[in-house]
Amino acid sequence: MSIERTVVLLKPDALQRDLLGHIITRFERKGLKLVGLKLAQPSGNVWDEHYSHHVEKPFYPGLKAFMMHGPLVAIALEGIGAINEVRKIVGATNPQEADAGTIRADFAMNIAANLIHASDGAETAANELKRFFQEEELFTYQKISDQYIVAN
Ligand code: 3AN
Repeated sequence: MSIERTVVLLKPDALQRDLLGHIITRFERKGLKLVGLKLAQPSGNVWDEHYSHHVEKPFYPGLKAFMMHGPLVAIALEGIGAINEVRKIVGATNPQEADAGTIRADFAMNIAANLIHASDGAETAANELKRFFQEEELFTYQKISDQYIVAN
């Protein structure tokens, strides 16, 4: 398993409900490294691209309006197998089906306001890093906990 970078979006409902700290803590506790973090309010064309696989779905107009309701927090996380590790911590898309202990199960009640987005694969993560961050907004630095890892 290699070191990966992945994107997490704390959707406008996470900010509105004052859950940012609770959510970020879970990634910090796990040992994921924050390499990017900012408030943003992307425009409609960004969402048409980001959710291109959903644009024809009946829920898309609501999803787009929801994502544009107010600022969100864009986060880039780094770690060994980070893409999958983050998806596990986030939980299933529908909070009613998410495993207890995941962010969506613990803090959300319905699929439309499910608090958080996380990249679902290597290609998506690469695209989303470009979509939501400028190069100079992403940081590379050493953490003491990284220094004793031996590749095997
Ligand atoms: P995930 O965010 O877990 O990768 P996707 O890509 O299937 O899930 O869905 C993207 C977003 O679309 C979800 N986070 C959710 O907010 C929204 N969504 C999916 N299905 C529905 C639905 N039936 N009604 C309302 N919103 C939905």
